[in-house]
Amino acid sequence: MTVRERVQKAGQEQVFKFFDSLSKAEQDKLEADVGSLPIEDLERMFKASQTYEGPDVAGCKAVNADRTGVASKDDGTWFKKGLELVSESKLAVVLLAGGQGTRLGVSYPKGMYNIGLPSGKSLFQIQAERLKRVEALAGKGTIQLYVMTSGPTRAKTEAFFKANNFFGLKACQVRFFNQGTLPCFSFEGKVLLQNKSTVARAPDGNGGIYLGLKNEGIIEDMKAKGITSCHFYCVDNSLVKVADPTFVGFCATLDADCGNKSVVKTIPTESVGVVVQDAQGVHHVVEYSELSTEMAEKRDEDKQLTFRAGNICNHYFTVEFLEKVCSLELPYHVAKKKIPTVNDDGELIKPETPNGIKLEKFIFDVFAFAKKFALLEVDREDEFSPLKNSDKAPRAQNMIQDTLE
Ligand code: UD2
Repeated sequence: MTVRERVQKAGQEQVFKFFDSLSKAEQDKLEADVGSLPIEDLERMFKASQTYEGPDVAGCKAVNADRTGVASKDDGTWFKKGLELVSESKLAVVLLAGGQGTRLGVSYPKGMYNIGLPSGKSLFQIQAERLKRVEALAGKGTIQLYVMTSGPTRAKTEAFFKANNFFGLKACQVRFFNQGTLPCFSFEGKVLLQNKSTVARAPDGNGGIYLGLKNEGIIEDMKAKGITSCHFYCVDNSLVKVADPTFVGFCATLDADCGNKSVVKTIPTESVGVVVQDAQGVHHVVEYSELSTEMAEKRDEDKQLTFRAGNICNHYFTVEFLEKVCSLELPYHVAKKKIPTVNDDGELIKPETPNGIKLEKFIFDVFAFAKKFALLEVDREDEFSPLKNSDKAPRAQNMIQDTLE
């Protein structure tokens, strides 16, 4: 069957609406673009996103510090265990840097952002230096850094690291890899066009990391290097403890295959997911965008929020666990967005209100597959200060304009 026939059968023939008005080169490009979509699966994916309800919160319990670990209670055992992993080169760091920084209002990857320190350092520099510091504390061993980028952030991120000599890390210590994309849909489930000859696509959410790890050979690379555990974190937390020995040591000591850091959530509307345990004892994160007001506002007798284990996008996984989950199909979460597309006359439009949906996978949706889940509560003041929105967007540090533009 040709691509056009497959698309017709799948009820997505609108993607070829302008086909006859295109040049031969554009027609070939569009056919290849559409052909790379999971055509026969589109309807199922869209429907799955519409019917996804999240974890069964009815029987959910809160998971708070009393039943988990608290970083400040470490008597040095966890920290020592973490450094031991580093000294044996068994720990890798995986940096999530595929987000586009739209909310921050910058046109370059968030990690290049100068957070206003006197030193003028970017987030990437601060984080690379923290990684080196942990290596120095361990005395020996290398921490491999894997940086996940997306189509829109890859070239600039890689160029920035290179132009800054990898911030003191060895070039062979840093590897970039891409997450995938998913097509954007209209509210009726039709794939949208970005222009007459290109499908509208968006990065597949930070849960796209698992397919990225698999498809780009990262898991194989980790295994070849003898890496057994990974610390994953999100780029926009300016206080992140990269390769945190206490956290990885805590998870390793408990023999957990999956671990999460949390801070105590004190305001019901804070934009962090919360860790819960369902009636079967399985752990999940309910994302802030999907948390009901009732759950968000529920309080214990002592007035603390009941669901207060705030997710800060800071995770631990064993490589064995990653290998197990990287082939699973994770749920698709729906984000209603203003998606640039073409109107019936083929003219480009930039909608002022949401006109379609992007499907997003969430990194924490693999928690449900953990054999042993560990949760470590840390102090917000020490470890969590995310950069999400900004009134002004200063220039990225050492931005290498000529190579990037
Ligand atoms: C994330 C968490 C939320 C809370 C909050 C804390 C998820 C799904 N939600 O929400 O529970 O912990 O952070 O700040 O993790 N990213 C990619 N590719 C993508 C999208 C995002 O790599 O397609 C990265 C992004 O670069 C960032 C991280 O994932 O490092 C978090 O993404 P976000 O800022 O969009 O997530 P947010 O703040 O809505």
